[in-house]
Amino acid sequence: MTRIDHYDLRLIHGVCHHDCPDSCGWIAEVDATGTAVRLRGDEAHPFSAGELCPKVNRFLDRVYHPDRILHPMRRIGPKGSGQFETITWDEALADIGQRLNDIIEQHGPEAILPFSDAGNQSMLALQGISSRFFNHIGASRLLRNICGPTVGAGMAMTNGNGLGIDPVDLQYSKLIILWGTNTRLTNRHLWPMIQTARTAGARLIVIDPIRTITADAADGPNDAFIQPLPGTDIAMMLAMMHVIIRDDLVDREWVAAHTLGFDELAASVADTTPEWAASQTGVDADIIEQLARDYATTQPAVIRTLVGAEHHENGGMFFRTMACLPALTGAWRHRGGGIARSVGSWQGLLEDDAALARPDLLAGRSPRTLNMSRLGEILCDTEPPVHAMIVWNCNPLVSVPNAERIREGLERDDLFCVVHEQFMTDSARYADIVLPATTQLEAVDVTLAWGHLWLGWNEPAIAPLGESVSNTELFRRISRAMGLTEPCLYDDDETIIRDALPTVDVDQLRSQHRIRVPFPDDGLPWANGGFPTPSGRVEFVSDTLERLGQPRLPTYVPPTEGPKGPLADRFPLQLITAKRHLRFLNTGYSHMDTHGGVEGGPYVEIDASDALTRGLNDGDMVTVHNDRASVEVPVRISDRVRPGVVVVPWGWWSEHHRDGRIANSLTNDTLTDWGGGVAFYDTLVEVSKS
Ligand SMILES: Nc1nc2c(c(=O)[nH]1)N[C@H]1C(S)=C(S)[C@@H](COP(=O)(O)OP(=O)(O)OC[C@H]3O[C@@H](n4cnc5c(=O)[nH]c(N)nc54)[C@H](O)[C@@H]3O)O[C@H]1N2
Ligand SMILES: Nc1nc2c(c(=O)[nH]1)N[C@H]1C(S)=C(S)[C@@H](COP(=O)(O)OP(=O)(O)OC[C@H]3O[C@@H](n4cnc5c(=O)[nH]c(N)nc54)[C@H](O)[C@@H]3O)O[C@H]1N2
Ligand code: SF4
Ligand SMILES: [Mo]
Repeated sequence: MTRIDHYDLRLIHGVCHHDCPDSCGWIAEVDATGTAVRLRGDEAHPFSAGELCPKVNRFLDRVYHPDRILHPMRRIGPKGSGQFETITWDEALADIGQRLNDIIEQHGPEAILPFSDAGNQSMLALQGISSRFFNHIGASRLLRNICGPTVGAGMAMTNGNGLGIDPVDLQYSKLIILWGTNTRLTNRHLWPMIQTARTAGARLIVIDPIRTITADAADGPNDAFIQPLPGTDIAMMLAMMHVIIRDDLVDREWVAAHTLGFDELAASVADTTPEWAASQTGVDADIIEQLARDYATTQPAVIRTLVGAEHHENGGMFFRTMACLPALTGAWRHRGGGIARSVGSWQGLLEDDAALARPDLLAGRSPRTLNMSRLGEILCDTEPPVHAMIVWNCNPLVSVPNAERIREGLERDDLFCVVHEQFMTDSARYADIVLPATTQLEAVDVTLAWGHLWLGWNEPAIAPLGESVSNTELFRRISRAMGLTEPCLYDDDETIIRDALPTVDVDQLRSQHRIRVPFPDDGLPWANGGFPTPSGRVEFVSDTLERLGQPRLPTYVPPTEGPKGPLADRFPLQLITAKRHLRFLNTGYSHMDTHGGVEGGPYVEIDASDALTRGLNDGDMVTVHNDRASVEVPVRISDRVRPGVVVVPWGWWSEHHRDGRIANSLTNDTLTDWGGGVAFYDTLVEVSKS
């Protein structure tokens, strides 16, 4: 055994890079050989307070995993086969430079598609050199709206933007509604603040179509778990407004001072009674009635929401309607009241996007924009076709809906695909060239958070393993290989950071490991109005929406691929492919024994009554199927889902499914009403014995 003398260890402060609201602070302990021997939570971090979650508390196993991709590779078997040979960086770059230049010459730059998401959500990793690179060459633009922007776009139709309160202020709330968010799984470091409020007497209400581990915690005498059918919450919100207005629980003074269209709203919700909402949501009318009264008569009352509920055809309207509630009751007046959602937009105020992405490099061109959620269509049907795709920071085959269509596109012989990855993911198997990516321990970055107000500095703890490179270095190398001469494509990391954060003292950020982003001292962003809508008020009626072809008032439109839609006869079950595993972060850990191995594999969860009518017993192999695909999994009979609803956990890869198809093989890629999101939770299926 090697003796580790802890006095020889260097302690390096960093930040978790995952697409997770918590952005925890960590400390890496590095020995004299430059090896990280321990990674632990930073106790001084104001939000995460020293704890790392079960996804990341074994992160060094991931960094030093024997399956890490450490060298460039070239495909030698059919696409998807996973057969590759190791090549040098020079060989890889010569090939990439030649192919990309040829494609630009033959088909024009829009034949090149950048494809990335927030696999590492730090600033440089997200768009350090990449944005300016793709602007400079004039490639197609990617609309990255699969996670979150619909929430903001929905709220913006009511409030003018998506800014809410500091989630930490939930500790001051007296009524906390966790609406479509699974806090204990997806945002665990917020839970202590909720518990502080509960200890001081706050009540907890969880609204979710699935009985999650968060719903389990709504167990106090005054708490509640409300379980609507998926995609129907807007009806419940309209009924709440009906009750609040009917019983005159409105904060009339605040409404008169800061809102637009109250009378029209009141008239439009006159018929949206709790009984009507019960018929849409499957929640008893008296429960909705009680919810409305409790919400309007308790202050401070906060609605905490994140991302899950946006993945419906009516996703924008969900958040537009939700934003009307605190305006009616004056909840924004009170610290700990209002809506708490992603605070990424507060952090974003520090970032100079133009300095980072350099849109001036487009030089008057306006390349087409393609929505990432329609990748199958982009690769199979879009004209003029995409001939090259550069993928980094994501695993699209597993994470984008309608996956079999994507697989078909990735199999195209005339598509040149480069994937920059840490592991041989399902997506990487389809690449022509795979390039090795560093982890957060190996590259400098600044990590903006969306779950709290601390902007963190990530100091690299160890040198890049093997021949891996960071996302910025990747695009410097590709630029050089293509012979590009634009100087800013070669800026070093520190220059980019300083240019992109003009108001931040970068040296202080680095030496103190983090800084707090500006936020109103009193914790009250909207107490006195000042909404950036066209009218300057909370818009119960919205002309902007009407111009977009949407209803001007909050309105419930049931999803087309829902229980009242045309497919429901053939596919009567609503499928939610949710995040279910404590040890997974999206698609990133299912392949590791210490994570996927412990979670045990994919399954379908179904209510006992639905199992009975289909003759299914617990553990039977079944096919979950619809017109898009069928997926074979074992069945779990569960009291966590309602009759008519089934769950297949998301994040597992092809290799974990007997038939090689995955949760997203089944899912709907219809876009949301507005905001550019995608309705993968509006998916209908049938379940049959295999
Ligand atoms: N352990 C773990 N943590 C994670 C992640 C992970 O994979 N694993 N992923 C991270 C990422 S990328 C994100 S975006 C966040 C997401 O964080 P959340 O938004 O909290 O999580 P989701 O699971 O996307 O959705 C939350 C809940 O919305 C519910 N939901 C779905 N449809 C409806 C509906 O119509 N109405 C209502 N009321 N609820 C609905 C789902 O059942 C689910 O329980 O989590 C992050 N944290
Ligand atoms: N059915 C269904 N589909 C979903 C969801 C769902 O709940 N259900 N959730 C949606 C949501 S909320 C999201 S955010 C998306 C997430 O979709 P993705 O972003 O595709 O998912 P991740 O697993 O986070 O992908 C991260 C990948 O990036 C790699 N990576 C990490 N760091 C770096 C780096 O520094 N450089 C490079 N080059 N690579 C890196 C990791 O190894 C990993 O393979 O999926 C969406 N899709
Ligand atoms: S994944 Fe989220 S909870 Fe886990 S360490 Fe990273 S930021 Fe913290
Ligand atoms: Mo996400």
